[in-house]
Amino acid sequence: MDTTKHLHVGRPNLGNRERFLERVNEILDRRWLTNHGPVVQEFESKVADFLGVKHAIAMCNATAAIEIACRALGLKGEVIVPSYTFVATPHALQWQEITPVFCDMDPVTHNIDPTKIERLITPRTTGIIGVHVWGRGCKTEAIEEISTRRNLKVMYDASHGFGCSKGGRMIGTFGECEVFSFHATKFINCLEGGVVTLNNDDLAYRMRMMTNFGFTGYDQVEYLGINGKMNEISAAMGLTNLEAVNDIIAVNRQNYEAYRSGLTDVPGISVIKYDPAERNNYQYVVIEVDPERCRRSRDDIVKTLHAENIIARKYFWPGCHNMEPYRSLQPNAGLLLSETERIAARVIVLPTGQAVAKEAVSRICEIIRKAAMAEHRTANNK
Ligand code: T4K
Repeated sequence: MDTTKHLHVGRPNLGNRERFLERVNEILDRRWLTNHGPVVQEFESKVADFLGVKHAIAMCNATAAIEIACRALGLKGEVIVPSYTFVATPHALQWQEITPVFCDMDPVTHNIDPTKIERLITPRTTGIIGVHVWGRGCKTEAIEEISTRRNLKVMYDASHGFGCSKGGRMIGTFGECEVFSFHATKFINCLEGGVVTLNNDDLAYRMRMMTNFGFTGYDQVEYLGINGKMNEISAAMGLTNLEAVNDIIAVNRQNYEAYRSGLTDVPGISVIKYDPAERNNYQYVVIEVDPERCRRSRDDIVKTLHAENIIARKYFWPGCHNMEPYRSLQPNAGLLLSETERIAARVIVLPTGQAVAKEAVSRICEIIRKAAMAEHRTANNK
């Protein structure tokens, strides 16, 4: 696929190119490329300041960061997670032989439904991982009320939530810790990267050691560790993009509003909403196709978009419980995941970000409008 001809979901947002290259030159001149160098340290302190947390620990990606955070928290046995998430969330658990127990979603917020958590708790349950899907905060109060009462650890996969708030409080400040992704496709990117944020000094110390093989000094290892470190070039990218945070939000918001007005009166198509009372990064433009009201199916609309070189995505279809190894290990999980299955079959994520101009948004809306309003052609009525 010649990617330059396509409008993709996930095209990276980029800060000032000259500033990035300048930073790269400084890194090369310094000959300090990784292992908690000065640029990583600066990136960590800028992220911590931005969110108002004590510790921000930079790592190589969010998947490794979730694994390290789970280890540091002592999670084992079973951990409750939503099925409606990127497969990295349950994989980070399963990779450590912790069973992800899938919880259904709230169809309005697309996040884990706290009213369905308690029935999944068993004597083996040690924790809950909420995911702030699309950057819309989980019902943190309800989750934390359950976890306190049932003595469970709570952490959040905040991969989508950088720059967003819940109840006026920044995402990144909830639970025992939160994990952000700074992958190329994310609101702010480090090429590849992840950051764990938290306020607990002991836990932060443990995570730092675990990220660097468990070293506590030259020749001294105190923990089982792994190589989860972020490198200097990734941090340079992160710092540069962080400087553009307001510009990126402005572009994302403009595109989001343009999609909303471009799709307002298309029957059976709705654009998910962001609460204007919160801080939002508007990184995801997500539509739902209602099969009762729309003349064409979600999959038909996606096919039409792809045929026009618009690479829209069906995140997070078909739900993690329908992917391996979970489909084989937990063949009945779907019985308790009716909302997840219903919503995952309706969602389309549309291209946005700096690489998508306003005119492109109008064109995409027109294609969706025409596709959604056209009669479905069958073999008999061609
Ligand atoms: N938790 C959640 C809730 C997540 O959403 C993610 C990541 C994670 C955990 C794990 O975080 P990391 O360990 O990755 O830090 C993509 C991303 O690779 C993945 O990071 C992201 N979620 C997920 C939602 O999207 P795929 O499998 O869809 O990747 P792919 O290769 O199809 O690329 C996505 C789109 O982005 C394509 O349309 C092409 C475009 N793209 C991608 C790259 C890398 C570009 O235009 N330029 C690029 O450089 O997972």
